[in-house]
Amino acid sequence: MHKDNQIFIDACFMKPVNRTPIWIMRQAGRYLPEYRNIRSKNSFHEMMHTPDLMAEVTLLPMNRFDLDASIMFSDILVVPESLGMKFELVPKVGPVFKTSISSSRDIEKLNFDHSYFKNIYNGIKKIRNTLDKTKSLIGFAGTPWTTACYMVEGKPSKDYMKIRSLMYNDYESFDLLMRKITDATISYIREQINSGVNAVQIFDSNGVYISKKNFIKYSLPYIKEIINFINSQNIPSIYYAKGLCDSPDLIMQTNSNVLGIDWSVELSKVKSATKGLVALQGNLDPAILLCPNNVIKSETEKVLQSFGKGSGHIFNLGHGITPNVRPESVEYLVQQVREMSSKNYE
Ligand code: 1CP
Repeated sequence: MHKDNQIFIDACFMKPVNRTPIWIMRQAGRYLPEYRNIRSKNSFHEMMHTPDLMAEVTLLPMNRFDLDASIMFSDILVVPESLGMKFELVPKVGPVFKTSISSSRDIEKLNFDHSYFKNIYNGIKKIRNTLDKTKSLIGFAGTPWTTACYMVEGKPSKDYMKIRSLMYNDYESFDLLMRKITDATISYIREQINSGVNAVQIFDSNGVYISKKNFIKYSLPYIKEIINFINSQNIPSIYYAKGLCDSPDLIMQTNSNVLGIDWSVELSKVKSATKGLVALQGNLDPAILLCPNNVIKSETEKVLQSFGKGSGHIFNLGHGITPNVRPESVEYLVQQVREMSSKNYE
């Protein structure tokens, strides 16, 4: 292997590697005391849109742990902001939009402003200039479905009923909303790639709120358009499929190089159902990081054994790391994956 190779990218393309690469969803977040310190002095939006701060926060976990990939510090909800819908982070609630979508007129009014992203692109350039060549930089966006859930509801919800009723009741407006999000997302990703990201992950964190049948008609076509665009740029595409991982045949239709697997399923089952045609990322239950080291070790070994031998596995949690995890537990996890995974490649 050439010394500047990125092991993460090789694993995404199922090329030979000598251990399982690892990164952690939400690794640049609130469980880190350094993050909380920066956040106490700056708003979330300042952190996302000041290139120096964005780069600093992105690199916090890379300075602490021996991770193979870095995910840019930002949020999936920047795409609604670029379409004119602004949000605020409300303590104990999460992101809340100033106004939500409640009529077809609200959807018609959405107007994409590409210049909204300019500081994010400058931040990406800074990160890529600083990050070690062997480490990958992951760009990201939400799927149109997951993003639209927040835009129609206006805030986090336990069931996202409003978007489902829009979908059944007024397909034309629903499709226009999804079209606008898809087009904005593709423009955004194109420029993330031009600015230096090495792979792009599409988060379908609200995939759990759509039925499998409706997924095919109302969500998959837009996801496929985005994934096909990423694939055309010759960098890995990753589709994180929360709530849909028990239907590998369905999520494979996204055409992504990598499927991000949630913690509800066995990797071995997904691997045999996908017949080794795609790489798999995941899927340690995030709750395990709240356990003592002996439990972290045994459960990590189970995930590695479940994938088994051969290339095409990227270790990650099955969903984002939670704010109450001790950074020492992350350090232990990273070390264990490095040590234990090499025997899968002998
Ligand atoms: O300081 C704070 O209070 C901000 C908390 C926070 C952080 C650290 C939010 C608000 N977003 C982020 C960063 C973030 N969001 C990243 C950074 C890079 C990294 O992974 O380290 C990423 C990739 C996201 C993506 C994101 N935002 C998703 C998909 C991933 C997932 O966890 O499922 C989702 C659903 C969001 C929306 C969002 N933004 C913030 C919060 C708290 C939420 C979740 C809202 C909800 O409960 O549904």
